[in-house]
Formats: sequence, structure tokens, C-alpha cells
Amino acid sequence: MPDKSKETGKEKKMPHPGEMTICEATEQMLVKARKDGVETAFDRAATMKACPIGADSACCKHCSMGPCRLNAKDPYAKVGVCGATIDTIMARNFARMVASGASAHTDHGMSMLDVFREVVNGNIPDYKIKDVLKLESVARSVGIEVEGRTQEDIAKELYEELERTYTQVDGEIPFMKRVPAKTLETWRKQGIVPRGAMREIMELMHRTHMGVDQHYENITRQCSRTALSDGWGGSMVATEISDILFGTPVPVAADVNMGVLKENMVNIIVHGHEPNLFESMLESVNEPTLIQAARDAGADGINLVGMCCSGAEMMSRHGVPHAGNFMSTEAILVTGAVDSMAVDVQCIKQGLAKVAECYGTYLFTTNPRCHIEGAQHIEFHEHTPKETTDEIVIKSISRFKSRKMPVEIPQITNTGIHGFSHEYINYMLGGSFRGSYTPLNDNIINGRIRGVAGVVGCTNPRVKHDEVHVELVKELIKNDVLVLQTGCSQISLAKAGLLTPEAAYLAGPGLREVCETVGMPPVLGMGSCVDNSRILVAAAEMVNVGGLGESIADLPAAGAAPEWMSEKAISIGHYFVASGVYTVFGVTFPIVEKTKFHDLLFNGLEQQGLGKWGFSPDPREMARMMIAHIDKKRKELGIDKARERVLVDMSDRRAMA
Ligand code: SF4
Ligand code: MSK
Repeated sequence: MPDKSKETGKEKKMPHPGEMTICEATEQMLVKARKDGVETAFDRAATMKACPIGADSACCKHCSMGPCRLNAKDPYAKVGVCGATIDTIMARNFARMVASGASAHTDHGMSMLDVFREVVNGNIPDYKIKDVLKLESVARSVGIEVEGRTQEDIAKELYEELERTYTQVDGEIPFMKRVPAKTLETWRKQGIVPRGAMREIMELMHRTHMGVDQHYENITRQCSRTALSDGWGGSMVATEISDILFGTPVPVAADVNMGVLKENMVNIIVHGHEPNLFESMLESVNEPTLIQAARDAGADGINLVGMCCSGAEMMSRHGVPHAGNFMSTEAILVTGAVDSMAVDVQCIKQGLAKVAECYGTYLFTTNPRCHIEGAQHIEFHEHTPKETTDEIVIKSISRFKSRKMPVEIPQITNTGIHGFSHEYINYMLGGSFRGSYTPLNDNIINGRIRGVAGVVGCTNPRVKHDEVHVELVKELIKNDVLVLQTGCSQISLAKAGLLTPEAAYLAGPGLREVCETVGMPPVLGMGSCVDNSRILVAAAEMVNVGGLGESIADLPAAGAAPEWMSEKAISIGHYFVASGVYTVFGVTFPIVEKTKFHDLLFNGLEQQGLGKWGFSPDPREMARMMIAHIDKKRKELGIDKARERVLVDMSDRRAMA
């Protein structure tokens, strides 16, 4: 590709793709893209320097008296034209990232709830309630009586109840019933229990308008309330309703990486976040008439593949192969083997349109919220889902027939086990009669497992793709920390081969023993980025089972998003922090150090009984910080010295009597 830095007269050597990613398939395609003269986000990140003032969040453009730029090196030297201080400006910018991220998850969850209502009312014959047990357990968890009632009755009441998550203007959202009592008590004391997601997001946008909330502590409170309405609201509803409609994941072997594309098949990729489109596409590619049409076109069949988060969800539920995470979505089109990519919402790079055009691949947008200039829009209607997906399959077959570009598919595939829902972990550890988290807590108490870490989030071309995720997770499991994963991070580790039971050999002796006994990987993949709510439910369950404190903040646990890039990631990070979890981000942290707002996020919130933020771009340092926190919590719980579980025998029982 042309080196733009030369055009502008500034000499800047473009790094070799091998310096930009550890994913060999992505590297191979980036090399090919350069040969083909095709530009990707990796190239743009290398030539476009990030704005340092924006990176520090030291600028404000909330009104036309500005934009105002403050000096990150001397943050209290200046204020904005209106007098806004660096703390106000940073808190407002940070809060707006949370508002945007939370609204993405909330709107996704609301779409799922719309589908649920229409299915329950019998208006979408193509979908039905697949998981009745999950329907009942979610209903029970929000206080709905299920005994002796019809499925339809329960579902209707559950819809009414969960709608409050979004529309309620006062009171507490339904899933507050799942929060451990002491955590909830802290939130009530702080005034951060969410009323309804729409209200919280609206209020946060209002408060961050010019001339409204100008105290960073008060802005942060509403920021926490909004983030909690995402994690325990919008995201949790999205996960639970998707499980009810399409099935709760159980472990399944699935292939990951670009080798899942097949040269002699019609390759269709679905990329985005909402499972509806993908579920319907799965039906369409199994339609005998369409399979025959593909054969008539000379193909061996139709190959459906996922990417990004809806891909992670479909892989977890159905074992659909997954071609790669966020930073591989342009690179995969360079194979020339993709006949179409259908997208819905979130993390869809506009750059895909240009790359797709270069390789004659169809790029279909399907959601009314997401059109892209240069892409074909075929709207997906929930009431007639197969009309859209059938049309996409037919167009993909026509592209296969007229493929002009040479095809080059990196022959790399990694098989792993995915689909560890909270419900399955419960069953896996305790069996069907004694399903519970007790064995997990016991193994944490006796020290075999040092603690639990959630490693999640995006990939980002500002760091070496996949490397920070992989190095961090390897370091954590080596130190006996069990890792839970979602989203693009899960795909990074799957490509590194760590989502297999055999990867236990990389774990410390305690974690390794537990993994070998249960037959589980040391890294458990739980699904997409909205499925981070599964980690919240697991954390609540660990508290409820007992022995590890009374609130989520007491748990020997930590979280990380080592290669984050999206506003959704900031919302996720903040709902984990507000829930009581120490959460470490990599790449960059969008505020200025040595300011009052920084101190509040990195220390003050913990003193209020919540969690706290941490930052390091270095995976080993990140692991050290997380492990130190886990050890601190173990000490506070009095379990810092490894203890074997004492088995109670008959003489002990007699002594107790
Ligand atoms: Fe500047 Fe204040 Fe306007 Fe922001 S709100 S742009 S700090 S004058
Ligand atoms: S897709 S939000 S890049 S995880 Fe959920 Fe991946 Fe991050 Fe998007």
C-alpha cells in the first residue's frame, strides 16, 4: 500500500505486519493486503498519531465558547472559558463514554425484549422459547411465581417485569434482586441503585451538558448508576432473553481462526452483536433448496462463520466456527474467499466497505440503526427474519459463482471448548443433584485456586493485536488464577490454544489439579461482550454460597480489558468497578494522572465500598497488580495461608452434637 507519510513529506516507516499482530493468519492477510494495495485499520493506526489532548480527555467541546483545551502536564494551570476545571471536563467526558456504551447494551437488550414479547404473543412463528428451564429460573430470580402456571403466562409476566429495566422512572430495576445484600446496601447508601436505564442515561446526558453538574464526585455517582443499569440491566436482560429464546450455552468444541473458511464453499460471515440475525442465518444456510442452489453454482455447500461478538455467542450456543476478533474483520476479506459479510450493530468498522469492494465481497448492513455508505442494506425484520437471510444467502451464492479474485486462506484453525454459562459452571462443579459454586469457593478457600479474573474486551491496533490478552492470561493461570473470558479477548486466547483442557499444563499446580479433576480448561469462555453479565451473576453466586465475604468487593477477584477500544468497554469497566471489582485497563486510560478525578476512580471509590480502576499497558505488570489485589482480599478474608478443607467424620459429628 502507498505510504501516506511519504506523501505528506514526513518519513515514517510502516511497521511490518508481524510487528502489529501475533495472529499469524491476520499477519498473512496484512502482508497480502499491502501487496494488493489495500489499506486497513492497522495501517491507519500506524500513520495517524492519536491526539494527545483527546487521549488525556483534557479538552471539552460541550459548547461553542470552546472547544477548550487544558494542559495535561499542568492540569490546574487553566480552566475552560466557562470556568470548568480539569476534573469537571474529564468526569463529563468519561461519563459520556459510559452513557454511550450503556445505551449500546441497553438498546441491544431492548431489541431482544421486543423479540421476546412478539414471540410470546405468537407474532414471530420462526422463533420460540427454547429454554423453558431458563425461563423459569429467570422468572424466579425476579420474584415471579412459576409453580402451576403455563409457560405463556410466566413469559408474559416476565416480559412486563423486565420492561421495567428500561422504562421505570422510580424504584429499583428487577435484577437488583440478584445483587448480594451487602453490595446492594452500599449502592443504596451511595444513591446509585439504577431506577431504569433510559432514565439513568438521560439524566447522565443532562448532567454532563454545559453548565449543569460541575462536581466530579457527583458526576461520578450518576456515572456509576448508569453503568450499573447496563451491567445488571440492559446487558443482563440481553443475555437472559437470548438464552431463553435460543438456548443457554453448554460446553461445545468449536474451531476458531481464518482456516474455518472453505475455498470450495459459499462463505458467509455474520459479524455484530444481536443474535437474531445470526440465528435466522443458521436456519437459511440449512435450507435444502439453498444448499442445492449452492451446489448448482459449483460449491460443495454453504459455510456459515461468525466474527466478533455475535460470532462468540453463536459459537457458544451452537458451535458455529469463528473466524476472528475485531481487528481481523478487514483482514479476513483480503482472503478473497468471503462471499458476503452480513453485519448488524456495534464494532463494525466503516473501513470494511472499501476492503469488501476491493475483493468483490458483498457487505450487507441489516439493522435500521446501522447503514454504511458503500454497503448494500437489506433490512432485517424480526417478524419475517428468513426473508432477509435467505436473500443474503442467494446473493452470496451468486458471488461464489462469479468469484474473480484469487483465493488465499491462511490454513490455521484452533479447536477449543466454549460455552461456559453460569448455569453450566454450577452443574460442572456440583453435578445435577448438587449443582453449586461450593466446590469453587472451597478450592479458593483451600488455596488451590488463588482467585478469579475476568479478562475481556476488544482488540486495538494501538497495541500488538492479541498479544496483551495472551500474555496477561498466561501469567494469571500460571499463578493459579482461574480466568473467565468474553468477547474478542476470548477469541485471542482461543487462537492461542488456551481454551482447551490440555492448556491446564500452563497453569500453576493448584489450578492445574482442579482443571484436571473436573476436565475443564483453565480459561473459561462465556460468550459475547453483553455476556459479561454472566460474570456478574457468577460473582454474586460466589458471595451467596458463602465463605468469601459478604459483598462482591470482598471476593479475591479482579477484571481486565487489556486491549480495549470502545465506549462499551468503559461502561463495562465502570459497572465492574461499581459492583466492587478491581478493574485494570490497558492501551491507554482516558484521563490525566495526578488529578482529583483520577484519584477518585483509582482510590476513592474503593473507600466507598465499591471497586476501583487500575491501568497498565504492560501485561505482566497488569497481572502483578491483579494478583496483588487478589492476595490482599485473601488476607482480608483470612485465607491467605493455604488451608486444606477439613472433612468432617463421624467422631467430629458426635463432638458437634
Ligand atoms: Fe469550554 Fe466550558 Fe464550553 Fe466546555 S462547556 S467548551 S469548558 S466553555
Ligand atoms: S465486539 S466491544 S471489540 S469485545 Fe463485542 Fe469485541 Fe470490544 Fe466490540
